[in-house]
Amino acid sequence: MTDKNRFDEYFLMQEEDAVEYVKKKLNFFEDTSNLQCKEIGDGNLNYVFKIVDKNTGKSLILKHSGEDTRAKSGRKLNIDRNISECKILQMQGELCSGYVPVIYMYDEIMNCYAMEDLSDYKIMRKALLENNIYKHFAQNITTFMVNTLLPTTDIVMDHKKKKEMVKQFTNIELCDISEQLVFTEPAGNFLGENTVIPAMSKFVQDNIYKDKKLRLEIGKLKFNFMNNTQALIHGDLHSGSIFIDEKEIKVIDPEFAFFGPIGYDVGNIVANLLLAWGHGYATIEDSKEKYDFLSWLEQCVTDIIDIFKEKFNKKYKTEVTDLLAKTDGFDEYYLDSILSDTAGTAGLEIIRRIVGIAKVEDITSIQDEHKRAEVEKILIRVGKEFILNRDQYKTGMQYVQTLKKFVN
Ligand code: SR1
Ligand code: MG
Repeated sequence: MTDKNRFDEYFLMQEEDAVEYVKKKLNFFEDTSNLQCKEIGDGNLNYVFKIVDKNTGKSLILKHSGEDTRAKSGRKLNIDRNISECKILQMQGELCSGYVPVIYMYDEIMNCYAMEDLSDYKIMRKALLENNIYKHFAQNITTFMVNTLLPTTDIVMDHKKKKEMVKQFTNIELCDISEQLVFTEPAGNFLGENTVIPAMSKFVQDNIYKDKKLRLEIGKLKFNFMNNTQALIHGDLHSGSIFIDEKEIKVIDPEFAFFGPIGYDVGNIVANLLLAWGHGYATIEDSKEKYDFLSWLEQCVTDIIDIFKEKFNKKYKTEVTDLLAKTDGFDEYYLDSILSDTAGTAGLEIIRRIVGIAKVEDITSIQDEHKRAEVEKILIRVGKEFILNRDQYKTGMQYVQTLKKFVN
């Protein structure tokens, strides 16, 4: 193939190709004589190239999808998922300006898109592992969720347009991953691929895999996830999908997005803060630092639920268009179902990140196995309570009360 049409047909790009691509396809860099590229992706699915002009420091990110997962799981994925992700980021940028990266261009052939480089921010999971406190987080994440989720429901959006969007953003493969990794496998370890540390083996058998009541409730949550096309959700809103600094957040990676239950996003946020709590609980030695970090996380979980409700109710009043959804009491009925899904999802996400195949560093980086087992037991008990009693979780404080119930 000649150089001229190198990018006219999809291939999996390497660092040198990404530089070449940017030179040929983008007018972003004034001077392309000293571009440097590094592949910095640390997720499970995509390739993320950071390209810097070494003369000026100007930079961008080029995100590119391959046909296989990076972990060579054998799972084939549609390479055009990147383009859906990019369109969703653009839409979220319109609904909640400044809360997602700026998109410079996308390419439906090479299945890549170029966006703002967020290297001045930190990935929130990493920042939480350093015990950093972000007092603005509850306000910012609730703004993002309410502003991007409520407008894509059909109590706000035109019903027909929403159904078209459901078609457009049906995400068969990535939803299949979530259905297996978040719901089915954590409930029963049917494929035998889940792993836990030896000290947790019996506990997990007895408290998760043998618990048929829990399995029933996880089953109900799974089919709600699959059939409740409530809003265009992010679908993987954990602390690794958020860039953060002292003032702002930027939400990234909506590749798991689809029309699903709003509480799935809210619950993911809550769960990942509690996983960070687990890391702090097990690893921070200085008592003041430990108290400050854990208290902030507890307050943050409380605030996220309460502020989400407040902002949701406010926006509901001004934006809902459906005539029946304006009936007195419908708002409460609607929010109640979101809160139940939130608690259920928080429980699921906590449990699957401990027993499932997609674990999180918050837990795996705890070196002391005794402490790790202690914290895993606390979190699994908390997660089960959230799932089994999800209809009762109406305020933020209740989440922290449950956590405290299981800490000695
Ligand atoms: C094969 S993908 C594994 C996990 O990584 C993503 O971030 C999702 O959370 C998924 O479950
Ligand atoms: Mg991701």
